Amino acid sequence: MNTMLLIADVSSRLNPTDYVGFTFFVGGMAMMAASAFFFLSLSQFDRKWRTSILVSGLITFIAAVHYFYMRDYWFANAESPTFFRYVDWLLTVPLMCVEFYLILKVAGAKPSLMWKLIFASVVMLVTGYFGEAVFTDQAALWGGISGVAYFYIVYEIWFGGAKKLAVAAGEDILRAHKILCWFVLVGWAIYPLGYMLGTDGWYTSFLGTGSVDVVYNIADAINKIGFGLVIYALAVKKQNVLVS
Ligand SMILES: *C/C=C(C)/C=C/C=C(C)/C=C/C1=C(C)CCCC1(C)C
Repeated sequence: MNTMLLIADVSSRLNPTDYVGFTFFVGGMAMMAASAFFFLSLSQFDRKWRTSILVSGLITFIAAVHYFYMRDYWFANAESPTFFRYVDWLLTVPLMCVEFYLILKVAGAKPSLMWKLIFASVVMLVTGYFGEAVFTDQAALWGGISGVAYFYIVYEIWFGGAKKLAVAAGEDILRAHKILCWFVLVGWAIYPLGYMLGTDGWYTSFLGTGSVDVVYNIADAINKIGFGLVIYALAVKKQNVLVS
């Protein structure tokens, strides 16, 4: 009965031109390598910075595990592993919000800032999942709601309470905060682009369709590993480890 599925399975497994599968494979390796890097560097840092570096490593490690599942799912079914994708994001994006809070703590950041960002990120992701997997004929509507939550996060870190704390936290932290802000404004904006390539809406007539997975995989590598490296660089700078 499942002959077609079997053929799809075998051919996608052996097909050297399966570039989508390739990005799942390389993505998983990159996340794993980044995790090893962050975890093994932990002992260089004192307690104040260790939590931030640990969270960087957790973000890439959680992603690595999901990439192994997503890669297998892709090879077996030749379709987007949307469920695993959103579970991964639901765990890692809130952790990125935690990173903002952790570096701003020296300037007196309150947990309420962290919870605001986490709440907005959960709204952004749950509504995105609705549009991509549940109510697919209303993808544009749910994507739009998700976009509002996204812009709330952008506003909060660029101009809101987080920005004020970053200014008060001193030059090094302000600089790192700004780079992270650019990640959220530019790096995270890749995701709605992938969403629009993978769903039907008013945008389809001029954007066309494309491989949502390739776009998401590239965005993940930039945002998860790059984001962690900014934190790492800040911790090194603040602590002057590696100079000996
Ligand atoms: C490591 C994973 C990260 C940083 C994922 C970020 C995901 C987003 C910023 C997704 C945003 C979306 C919109 C703004 C609208 C369309 C639906 C989403 C969920 C793709």
